[in-house]
Amino acid sequence: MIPLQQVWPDDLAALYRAKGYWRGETFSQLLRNRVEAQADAVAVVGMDQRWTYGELLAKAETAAAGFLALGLKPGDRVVVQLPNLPEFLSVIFGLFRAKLIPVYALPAHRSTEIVHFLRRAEASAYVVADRHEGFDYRALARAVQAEVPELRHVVVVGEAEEFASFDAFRADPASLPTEDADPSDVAFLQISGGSTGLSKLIPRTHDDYLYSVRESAVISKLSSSSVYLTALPAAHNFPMSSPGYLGALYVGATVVMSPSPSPDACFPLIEREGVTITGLVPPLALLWMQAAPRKTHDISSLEVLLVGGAKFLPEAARRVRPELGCTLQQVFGMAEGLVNYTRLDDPETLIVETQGRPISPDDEILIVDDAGAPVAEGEPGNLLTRGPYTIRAYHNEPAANARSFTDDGFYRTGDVVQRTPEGYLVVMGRATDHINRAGEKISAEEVEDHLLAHPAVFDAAVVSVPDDYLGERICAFVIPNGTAPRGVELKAWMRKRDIADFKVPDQIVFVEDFAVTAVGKVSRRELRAALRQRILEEE
Ligand code: J2J
Repeated sequence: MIPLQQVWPDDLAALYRAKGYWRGETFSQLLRNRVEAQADAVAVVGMDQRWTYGELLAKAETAAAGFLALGLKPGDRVVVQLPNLPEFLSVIFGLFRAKLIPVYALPAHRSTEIVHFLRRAEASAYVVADRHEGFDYRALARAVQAEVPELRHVVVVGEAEEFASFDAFRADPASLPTEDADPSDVAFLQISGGSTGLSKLIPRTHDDYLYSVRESAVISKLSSSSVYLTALPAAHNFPMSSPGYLGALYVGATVVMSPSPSPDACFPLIEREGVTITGLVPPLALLWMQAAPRKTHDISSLEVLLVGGAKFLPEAARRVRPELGCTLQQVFGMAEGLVNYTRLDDPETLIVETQGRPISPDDEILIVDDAGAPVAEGEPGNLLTRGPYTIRAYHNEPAANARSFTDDGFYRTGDVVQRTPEGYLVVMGRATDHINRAGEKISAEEVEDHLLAHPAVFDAAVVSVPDDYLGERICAFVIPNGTAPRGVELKAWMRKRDIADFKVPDQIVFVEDFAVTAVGKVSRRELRAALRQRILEEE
């Protein structure tokens, strides 16, 4: 197995420790500390479950012992694909306790993506729920297991059928090793948005991630009386850590898991549980504002709404306070590290018009032109960053690492930003060819590769198009090979390729050629830019 690591230069690691950013804490310790302080406080609430901190720890320990009893060994990687159930937390804290490494997949992922994650992570186990939103994950597990024989264990939360049943884990936690993980070790693998090709794996350490979680909790003013609603899929970095359910657990607050982010699912939970804070992507924030006037539930307990994952336009941002009655906190973050927040007591103009400023005084921000030279203060440029919780490398991706990081360790975010005189960042656009569809990042190249596999497709170029609701939608330009198939057929065919549904193009435009007349060879990027321009002009 290729070892997991995340290495900072010695001098910076020493600085981050000396400044108290890296405190030598682990995820297991986080939960133990909370239990020592407040075992009987409510930690997690589901549709019909309610667990105290003491119960969450007990369940995590049973889970840890159960995973090890299957034959898994510390350091083994486990792909976790669960909806927002309380068990999401007992599974991951169980894995942390057993020093197993979760790899976070989204419920929307299908066999193409899961097989990729399993192989890249060299995972030996896969945890799924039985069913969610009408989809049977056991069938997916069967398909995946047929393709990846190295996958030795499938564990199911719910009706397990022929697989190992999580609910029936009975091993004695007394058998668990007492030694905790090394805080500088990789704790889990997060999934990148994937600007080129397939998603990459992001190794995050206990030390670096817990720093961002702890500070985020401070910045969002979480306390033990806060109630955090997990509305977005729990595997996403945003609801996990900005400040997310981990930030909430860190300070002893209550976490409510909603199976769906829709107002219909969330508003009743907000009323029932007195939710004080949650996080949404912009299209959902719009949906919530639309639903608010005719709401049948009292959502007045909500104090803070975080919005991020994609640009929240000022016109929409301005409506949050009057229409939802809470403070907006914009968040511009990335699973690779850097997270920016507007502060709760910032002037309304900063809250509405910017995407915030970094968590840490030691987050280094460079804004450079395409040649790598710093732009004049206040001008837009490419955002590069490094710091105490930003990765230095993806897992086992030499080519991508060479592209994505500078020689002195700055991560090239791919985002184009501008800095205000107050030091706040405004996201202006991006330099990479991915589509940010309602906060899900989709690689144009990956979608093109799928389209090119169709016998009637001669060539395909995939671009993002502005969309009132989604922020951006996926538009595919396709040159047919002979008779063009119908758009709906091509979409249906894409769905059958077992990929996440959010990657299927929203719009397909058949063209005879790409009509790019520039002399010489045109790069894919230039081609996509020209086609995007064409569709913008037509609209
Ligand atoms: C514009 N673009 C944004 C914003 C992210 C908190 C919040 C979000 C993420 C996330 C996260 C944006 N305005 N407010 O991990 O902890 C785009 C940028 C960025 C990319 C990262 C968190 N907030 N983005 O979205 O890894 O392009 O993380 O580089 O999914 O989303 O995507 P992701």
